Amino acid sequence: MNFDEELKKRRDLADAVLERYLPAEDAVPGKLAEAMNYSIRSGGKRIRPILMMESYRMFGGRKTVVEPFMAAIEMIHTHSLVHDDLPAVDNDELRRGRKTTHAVFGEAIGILAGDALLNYAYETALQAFRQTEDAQLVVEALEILARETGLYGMLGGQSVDVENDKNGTCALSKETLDYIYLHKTGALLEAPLMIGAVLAGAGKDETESMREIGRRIGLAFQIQDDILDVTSTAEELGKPVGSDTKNDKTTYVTLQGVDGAQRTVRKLTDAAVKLLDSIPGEKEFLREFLIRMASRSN
Ligand code: GRG
Repeated sequence: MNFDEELKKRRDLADAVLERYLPAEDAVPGKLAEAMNYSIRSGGKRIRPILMMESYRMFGGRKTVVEPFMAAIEMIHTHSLVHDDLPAVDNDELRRGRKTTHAVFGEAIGILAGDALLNYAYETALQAFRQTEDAQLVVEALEILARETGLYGMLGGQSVDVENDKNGTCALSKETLDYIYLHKTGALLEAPLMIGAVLAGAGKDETESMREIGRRIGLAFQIQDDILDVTSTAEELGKPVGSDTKNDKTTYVTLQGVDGAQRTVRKLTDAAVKLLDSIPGEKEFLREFLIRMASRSN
């Protein structure tokens, strides 16, 4: 397998699927649609739709029902980035190598574009009902999408992060840090692996294994984010670096040092891959993708 070629094929597919579900800009409210599309089209790695498609295929899925969900998860992810960059949150002007949404469209449209992407994600995912005779699988996938991205998932994790930020000087415990990472980042990597499995008709145990893989890889992914914040450059990352140090944040690098944090990333990735290896199905690309996700340089 030529991994880079295979990755490009999958990224192109994710982009093509997204394009099909983006809102039209030529009707009122065109400005809002433009801001939503600007945020989505700014060239993210498309990790979440790729994970979903790979999990779907691994469990034998061959239909289009997964596509509305692939678009929906990238919309939710993009909503989180748009809101994360706002002046009231991280106040960043650079994302994915381009000006952030609020920097281009103003703060009010930036807030609305984030809200609208979140809402549009569900409008999009609901279209899956038209592409299947097995409505129950779509209901289960919607439940996962809503739960993993909401109060008990991504948003809950982000809220604990924000709350602790405001506390300022006091270092976080590893337990609190893990809660934050497993929810604000990990939940959005668990969700696509689980949704792909569910839509392909995988059993409960297999879906739970996919959750566990997402959990391990999600934690590794966020720890790598901590590492890159101190070892990378804004050019390479496409977003500012050094912000954790500037904001005096507790991270895996402050708890374990760069070497220790790298060792933890490797340990978590190995555990995720080991679990993947124990599940039957075609997964050559997914296996390599998980390994490279955790050791990513941007
Ligand atoms: C309004 C306070 C407030 C926050 C809303 C929910 C939310 C914003 C943020 C969730 C937390 C968050 C943004 C976590 C970041 C996770 C992370 C490492 C994202 C980067 O993902 P990549 O590398 O990005 O896949 P690309 O750009 O490639 O898609």
